[in-house]
This record gives sequence, structure tokens and C-alpha cells, in this order.
Amino acid sequence: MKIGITCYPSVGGSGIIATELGIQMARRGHEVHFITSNVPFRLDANHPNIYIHQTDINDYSVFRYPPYDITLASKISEVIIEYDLDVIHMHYAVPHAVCGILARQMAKRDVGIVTTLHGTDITVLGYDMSLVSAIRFGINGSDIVTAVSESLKNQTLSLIEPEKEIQTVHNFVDESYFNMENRDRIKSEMKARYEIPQDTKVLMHTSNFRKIKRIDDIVRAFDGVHGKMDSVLVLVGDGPEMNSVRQLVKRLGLQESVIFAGQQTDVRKFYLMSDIFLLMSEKESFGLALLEAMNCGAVPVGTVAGGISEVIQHEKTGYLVDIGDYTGAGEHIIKILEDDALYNELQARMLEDIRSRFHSDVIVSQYESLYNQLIGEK
Ligand code: GMT
Repeated sequence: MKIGITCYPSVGGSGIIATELGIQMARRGHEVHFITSNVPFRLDANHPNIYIHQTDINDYSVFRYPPYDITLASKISEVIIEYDLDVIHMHYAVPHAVCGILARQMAKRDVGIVTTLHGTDITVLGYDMSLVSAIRFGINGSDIVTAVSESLKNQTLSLIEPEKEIQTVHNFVDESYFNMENRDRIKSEMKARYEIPQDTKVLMHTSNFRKIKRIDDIVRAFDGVHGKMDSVLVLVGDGPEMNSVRQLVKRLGLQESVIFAGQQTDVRKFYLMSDIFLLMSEKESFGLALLEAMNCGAVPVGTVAGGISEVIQHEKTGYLVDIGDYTGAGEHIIKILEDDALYNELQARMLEDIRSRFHSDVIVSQYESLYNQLIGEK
């Protein structure tokens, strides 16, 4: 099969899933064309069967805004024709599904369009009335639409009211990279690097520090834990809330115990160092970082928001609390960290659960059969 993929190439989970899916499809022998504004993060150039087509978004002085969507649609249409693509997979309803539909019209080719909804395109943009028609158009005009969780699917149906059926295809983890190999050694090296005593417990969070991530709640949950046990909080990433998080850490007198590690290219080492991974978001369609951290051995504590409760099975593979319940989160963490037997049971069950529900082979095969279904219909 010849597959085109368009996504936001930045650090976010949607770009990571799109990239990893492309790599896995290429490994299965398909020809994969990334059509993006930049080389996707986590895509190194050495994959046979992978082609990268970069769009140059020119900033002409006559335009107030550079025409990203039109330029991209034009590039996708060129690649459809030049490489005779069978399927294009668009990640995000707006703008990418809309670009895909436009590209197919420009190319005048019978290329199938699969669109995957990742969250922000629905849970944030879906409330913007100026975009609802475009989102609905992108969904209805695609041949197959998937959402990364049941929760996102249901939110899309009620907010956007599309005519198209939406199928849930969960995200997956790249287990060849995010796994527990050398956990003890790397944990000890990382602790030495950050001057954390070897017996100190490590809590961790990583994200793009947007308001919806409620990182203040993570700091407050940590405050509760730190008062009772020897622990540090490691925050990886950067974003708009960074200053206010730093101020809260100062106000609570936690400067010595909170490590701001900033943006990192190798987040795996941080997962391996961590005992607990926290995700306290108020909106979260899935929470890919949870899967990555869990497969590296960190036990998760999260809120019930969106798809988080599809990833964590409460009391079986981690713990869930209501949005804003940092006290409850802190109490769960203390309980887990004080009881080695409970910790080990949770860890074993979560690894087993990821293997059965979120294994890359299982999910990549689901996408592959969707592509095949479209080709069969041509
Ligand atoms: O979480 C973010 O802010 C990044 C965003 C993105 O578009 O990359 O992530 C979304 O897609 C990920 C991959 O499907 C999901 O794991 C995240 O939960 C989702 N983010 C939100 O719904 C806020």
C-alpha cells in the first residue's frame, strides 16, 4: 500500500502516534509518505520505505496570515499524483482532514481518506462555534473516522453531531523503546545525575504545560506526599503555565524537592527513574504519556477526565480521582509507596494490561485493516 500521513510534527502525542504508525506501516512493507510542515519529532531519517515531503509555508507580505492549510492541501495533492497514493491518513479534523478533502479534489484521484481525532480538535475547538462547521465537514468528508478513545468518540458525537460513524482505535505504545529494560541501572544513574538520594521516591509528570493539564494539582498532590515521606517531584516539559507552577512551588516552600527538567528528547530515562506518574488533566482524550510511563514501570495516578479512565483501571492498574482532587491523589500515592507488595501487584497488572489492550501489533493491525477496507472499496 502507498500511504500518505499528515500530522502536526511537534512534540505532542498526536504527532508521536502518527509518526510511530508510519514507521510500523513501513516495517510491514508499505510505502509511507509524511507530508508535513517539518520533519516529525521522533522520526529519524533511516527508515526504508519512508519518504518525507516538507511544505514550505511562505509568509507573503500581502497576506496577514500565512496560508498553511492551502499550501499543505496543494502539497498533499502533488504527492497523491506523483506517488499514486492509495490512502491518506489525516491526524486532526481541522485543519488536516479538511486539507485532505481539498487535496483529493485538487488531485482528482480516488484516494481514500482516514481521519483520526486526537482531542484538542474536538474538546477545545469543538466549543468554538466558528469552527464547528469545518470540523463537521472534515469528519463527514473523510471515508473512515477514528477517535483515540470511547470518551472522545462520544464527545464528538454530542458536540459536532456528524453523520459519519466514528470508530474507536486506542493509541498504542512503542514497546521496543518504552520498556523496563535496565530500569534499575538507569534509575540509579538518573538519580545520581539529579542528586536524588537512591532511597527517595520519585513522582513525575510530563506535558506541554497547558492550563488543561492542571499542573498545580500535581504540585499540591506532591505537597501532601512530601509531608509524609521522602520524595521528589520531577516535571519534564515546558509551556504556558511554567511560571505559575514555579510560583506555586515557591509559595509551598518545595523548591528543594521539585526538579524542573525542562524539555527533554529522551523522556524514557525519566519514566525509568519514576515510581509514580501523575496526569491530573481536566481534559484528556487519551494521555499517551501514561502508556509510555506505565510500560517503563511507573504506576499511574490520574483523573477521571476523558480517556484517562480507559487507560488506567482504577485499583487494578493504578488509581483515578475526580478532577481537582489532589488530596485524594496524594493519599493514593502514599498508600502505594508504603506497600511494596501492592506496588508490585499494580505494576505487574498494568504491564499485562498494556500488552493485551495497547500493544502496537494489535493497534497497527486495526489501522492496516481500515486502510485495506478502503482499498477494497475502490
Ligand atoms: O495533550 C496535548 O496537549 C497534545 C495533544 C496533541 O494533539 O498532540 O494530545 C492529544 O492527542 C494525544 C494522542 O492521541 C492524546 O494522548 C492526548 O490525550 C490528547 N490531548 C488532549 O486531549 C488534551
